[in-house]
Amino acid sequence: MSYLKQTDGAVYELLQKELEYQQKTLRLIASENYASRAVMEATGSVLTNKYAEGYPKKRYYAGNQYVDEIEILAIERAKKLFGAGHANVQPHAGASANIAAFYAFLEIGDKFMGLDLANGGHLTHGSPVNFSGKWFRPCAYTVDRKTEALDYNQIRKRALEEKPKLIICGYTAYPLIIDFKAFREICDEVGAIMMADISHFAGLVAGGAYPSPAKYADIITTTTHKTLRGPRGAMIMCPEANAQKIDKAVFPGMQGGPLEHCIAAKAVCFHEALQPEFKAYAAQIVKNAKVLADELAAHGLRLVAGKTETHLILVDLTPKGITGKEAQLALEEAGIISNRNAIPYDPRPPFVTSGLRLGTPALTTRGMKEGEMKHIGQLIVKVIENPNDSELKLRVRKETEELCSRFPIYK
Ligand code: DSN
Repeated sequence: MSYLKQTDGAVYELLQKELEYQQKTLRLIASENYASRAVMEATGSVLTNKYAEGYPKKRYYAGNQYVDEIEILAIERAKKLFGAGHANVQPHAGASANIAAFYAFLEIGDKFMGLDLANGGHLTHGSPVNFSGKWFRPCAYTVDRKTEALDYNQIRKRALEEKPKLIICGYTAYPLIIDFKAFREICDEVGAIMMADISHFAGLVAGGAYPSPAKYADIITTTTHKTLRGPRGAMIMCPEANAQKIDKAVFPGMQGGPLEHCIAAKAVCFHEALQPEFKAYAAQIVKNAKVLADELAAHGLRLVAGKTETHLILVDLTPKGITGKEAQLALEEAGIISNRNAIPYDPRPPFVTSGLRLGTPALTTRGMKEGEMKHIGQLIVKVIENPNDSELKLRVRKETEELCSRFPIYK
């Protein structure tokens, strides 16, 4: 970043500090990852200079021959990676992708079903403070109170009662594998459109560590920067029959000029995810999460749904007498970066919460394996059990820094 250093020392210095901070801390935010240098180079490329409203070969501006080639490459790679009939790689973010999907298939005021936010759903799946809850009529389903797992009979019953036009599956804080076939059957029975938001576990699907919804869903939305390890951004996939609806909804429906520098980086990310090493990476994410979950449970932490089958763990802190907010802060002070999260039927408000969400995609990218996960699990427990012990947090911070120094984020 020699040019940036010369031109804008203030931004340069802050970016250096952020790099050092990312290097020295343990990232356990389930939705974060470290993009490769290649992905970052494409993101920072000359394509930031270009307007390209429209789609390849049908643009509203001139001078897009290379832009077209790049977008086509991204589309073809996405289709190959996920076995999709069609891919639109233009959505700027996960929320924009979900807005576009709604725009394509719903009218304002239509009823749809998504998992309740406090049960692991996303803001855009019907939260009352979000467009999805304000402009449409959400009827949420929940996880089973006892097992904290999806109960497909209950979901079916609710769908038959409510008759939603669209049903969303795919969540931000659900540690178990989703039965996409069961959702397809429910959707067929009630005549609903099936939308899978695979943002969190797209990388696991791409790497074969999680079942694919591709042969069941009418629409698949995903971000590209979580387990998929690409640039910040999103895409929508669907069977060929829905291609036109989706494309029209993204542009001109919801967006203007696509971010072609991000699309180039998405193409790089899909290329990386098509390599055999990515399969090993996806499998290791899940292995790591399981070991971390077992270690936490062995030290008396209660896991929501009792276990993990994915990249994320949801911990109920209630038995330890600490809130999610307190745990997040204490861990941050110890160099362990996580996020507080509601647990199903959480009595505490979303800004406080009773839970903590932990994920392994970023640590796995650093090359950490089962041994490190056990060690990290022990560090987390120490801090959660002694959130006000400053000396202990300092000691843990030193240990996390030492551990991090053995696994550089960028070599
Ligand atoms: N913010 C993302 C997450 O952390 O799950 C979802 O949008």
